[in-house]
Amino acid sequence: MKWGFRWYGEKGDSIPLNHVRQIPGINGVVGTLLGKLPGEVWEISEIQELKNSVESGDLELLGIESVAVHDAIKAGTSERDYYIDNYIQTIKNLSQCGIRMICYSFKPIFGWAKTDLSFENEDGSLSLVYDQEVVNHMQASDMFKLIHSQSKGFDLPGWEEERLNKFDELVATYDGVTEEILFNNLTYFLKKIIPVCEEMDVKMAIHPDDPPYEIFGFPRITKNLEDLKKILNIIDSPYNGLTLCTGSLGANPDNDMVKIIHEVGEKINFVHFRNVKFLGERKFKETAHLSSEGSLDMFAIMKALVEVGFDGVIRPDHGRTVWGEIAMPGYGLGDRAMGITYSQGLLEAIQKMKN
Ligand SMILES: [Mn+2]
Repeated sequence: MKWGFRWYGEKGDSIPLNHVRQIPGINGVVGTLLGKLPGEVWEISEIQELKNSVESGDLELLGIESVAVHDAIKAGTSERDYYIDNYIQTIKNLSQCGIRMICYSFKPIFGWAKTDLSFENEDGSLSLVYDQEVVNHMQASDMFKLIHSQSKGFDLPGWEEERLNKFDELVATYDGVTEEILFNNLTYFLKKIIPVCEEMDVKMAIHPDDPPYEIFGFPRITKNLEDLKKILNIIDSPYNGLTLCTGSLGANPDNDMVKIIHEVGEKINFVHFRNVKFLGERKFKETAHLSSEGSLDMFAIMKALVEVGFDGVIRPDHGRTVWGEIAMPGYGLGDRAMGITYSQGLLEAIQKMKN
């Protein structure tokens, strides 16, 4: 496995690269071009600039998270072919720069949602929380206001103001789009891009829904094992793969993470490793990575990854905000650095016990 860390670039991240470099055992970062709107082509010069900046910090650019899919593609409007052509150009440009993995998602409007980005834990650390009760009393547009009011001034991925300022237009785009239609639109997209990915040696990794159930009535097609298998069946190729996000799928107690890993293991191209604690029906918080802190058995999850022979990029996902750090909610240095060290400990123990 290669150990990565999500990094938003010199301008977008509060964490300097040399601090990331000091995490023991780190191989590189998973990066992005912050400010790129869905549908825009990523130019080679821009990608190369990001790559150079990562490599100047003695780290590897392990993949991209994310290249966002334009709403015209997800909703299947008449403009989709134009945006798919742009996406294909971005894949080719990334490949030319030596990038071999793209994380993406196929969710209408909401890439992810939480109802509190700074919930204070008993020890004073801050966590992200989701509570369906709160969502039940909200309009979809209120979710934008909530996230923006709690973003601490950071640009949060998936919540770009330019896109969301046109919220009503965006909602109208998805009028009549059912789960079945959304899935058919994903099929259309994958059939166009996967042959290019095969040729260019760039692996796609679709990210599951967070939370993994329907909110505000928008269709969700990456919420459980059945959904994931259906997507993998569209095209059976190592390039049509998954991001196994344990905290996203794991937020539904019905999702058995170990079973999921065993069933789709060979198609896992990227792992987001994190823990969540169930607080009630459709209510959970993101916790420190340790099994004892949350509801997921992180040892069992790591063991399953070893059993299926996963050897791709793994990174600690959202952590708490600790030690008074000023950071993007979920993306502070302290708790993710502790999380990665813990995860590496699990891996070392599991590997050594096998021998
Ligand atoms: Mn994730």
